[in-house]
Amino acid sequence: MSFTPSLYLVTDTALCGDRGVAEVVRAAVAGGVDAVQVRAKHGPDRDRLALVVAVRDVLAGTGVPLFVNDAVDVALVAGADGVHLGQSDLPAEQVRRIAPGLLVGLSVSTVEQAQRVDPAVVDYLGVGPVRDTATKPDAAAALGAEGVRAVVAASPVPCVAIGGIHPDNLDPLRGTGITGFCVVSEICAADDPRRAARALRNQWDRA
Ligand code: TZP
Ligand code: MG
Repeated sequence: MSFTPSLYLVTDTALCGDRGVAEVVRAAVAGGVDAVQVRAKHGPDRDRLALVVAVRDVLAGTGVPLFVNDAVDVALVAGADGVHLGQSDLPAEQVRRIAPGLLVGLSVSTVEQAQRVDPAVVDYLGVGPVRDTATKPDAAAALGAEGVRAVVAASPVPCVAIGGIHPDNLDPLRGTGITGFCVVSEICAADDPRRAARALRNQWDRA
């Protein structure tokens, strides 16, 4: 089954603030998010596991798949649906070998990286950054919509765009071939994450 989300939330614990990641996820799903990735780069593995389990419990019964950034072990222990890998994380082939039941996502920022993808071991690509973003200051150079289009054209698997995406700059991404897109700050830093998700969904779903 292919993974083709429209609105994919990637969490940032600091931006979610006192509300907590799980409550932001609950609101965002009510607003139309249809995939979630827990991205927790810092702190002990046990804290990351507890966070993933809390989000898993919020997503139970919703049909919204849960991904874990980087940590295959945490994804397996928590019973997540997938893992999202970067270019310097464990190779996708090895992850598929040790965790054949997990969906595997991979971040790419160039045509060459997309061309190297083996569709037998990677289920989707996160393509970005589309634009410069304070959420990931060390990200590769911004691709723009035309850069995204070129990467998607080179990909053998479905692609989502990421990086600096907000309702007012979504339209140029239409027609690039992406199935949908990821956001961090637009939802995690919103006063009303449900409304922020709804606004993104409405903008994207507009034919
Ligand atoms: N990978 C590329 S850009 C990015 C990640 C995780 C951050 C995107 O965050 P935002 O706030 O949606 O720009
Ligand atoms: Mg990573």
